[in-house]
Amino acid sequence: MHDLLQIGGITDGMRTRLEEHFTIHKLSEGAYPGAAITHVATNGHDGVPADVLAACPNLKMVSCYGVGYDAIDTKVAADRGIIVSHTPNVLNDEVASTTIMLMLASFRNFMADEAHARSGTWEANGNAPLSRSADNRRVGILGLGRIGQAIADKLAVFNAEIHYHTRSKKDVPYTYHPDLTDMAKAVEVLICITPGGPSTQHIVNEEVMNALGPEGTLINVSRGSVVDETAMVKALQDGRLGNAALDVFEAEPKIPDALKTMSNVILLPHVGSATHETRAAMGDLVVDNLISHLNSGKVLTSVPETAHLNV
Ligand code: NAP
Ligand code: 8YV
Repeated sequence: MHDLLQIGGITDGMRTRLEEHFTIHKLSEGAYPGAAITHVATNGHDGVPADVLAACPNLKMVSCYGVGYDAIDTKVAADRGIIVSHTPNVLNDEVASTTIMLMLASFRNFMADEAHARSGTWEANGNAPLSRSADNRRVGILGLGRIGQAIADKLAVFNAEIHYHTRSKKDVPYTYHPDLTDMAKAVEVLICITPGGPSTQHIVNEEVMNALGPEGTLINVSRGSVVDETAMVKALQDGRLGNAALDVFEAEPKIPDALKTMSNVILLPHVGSATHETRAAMGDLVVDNLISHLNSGKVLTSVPETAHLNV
């Protein structure tokens, strides 16, 4: 048996499989045998705190439940020869569906319409106001990777005109914008689906939101850090930005109070991948990576920063 440190929650299915190979120690229970820990199971939110990394000198591998791993210091991991795995691809369609639902709900005013029906306002005061069509929109995707492409694929049904901004141009039939502000000017909807971390910190700033404009809709399913939340609240309050539909926030699970009272905003509690089916697939991949490492010293889906160790 090997010693695994569990950070955050795991499903019963994951636990059953892991217990065949590991003695599981939970960080939430306090003391753990740092020197014995060879493997960590964590998630994209909790990552691996620096003090935990320091307390586990014999750590060999970290398995992250989530494709985003900005909460894990991969530089320290790589320097120490620790392989980090994550869960790419198995959640692409789910997160893309969440994104499409946010766009549809925002354009079609579904939250207000549902309240109108449920509250009896329809019966008392008559029809709900008209909404905006979600069809035939110019949509800018910030981050055209695995999930960004899945979003573009699903948007085809809505006859969207796709624009994108990434650091490098892709071989795709969409309009590339080397400058994010230029893309924001050109589109009606801006969808954020880049990784978090320093390279994207507040990349959606006041200038970008002003360019998107009073009729523009900002959708964030990436990381809260990608959008300057204070500037976004102000832009929405001033009417310089039209609408926002958000699954992620800068200080989760805290959401700025100002956003909670705005009728032009939709708020979700980071549920982009949160279905039984997709979370089961993510959990399987977390465990598969750990077992693969035990059997071969290699994982199935290393993050790029530790891929050179995965040989
Ligand atoms: P991916 O395949 O690695 O794609 C990332 C894309 O972002 C690439 O097109 C990349 O292109 C672009 N990019 C990276 N850094 C950039 C920068 N500084 N400026 C502009 N573009 C940049 O990742 P993925 O699997 O699609 O996942 C994307 C992210 O979605 C995850 O990291 C995670 O944070 C988030 N996510 C959220 C949820 C949720 O529940 N809300 C669920 C899953 C994932 P270039 O390298 O050419 O720039
Ligand atoms: C998860 C995510 O909710 O995969 C990601 O990057 O943000 C989500 O799928 C998260 O990682 C769970 O901790």
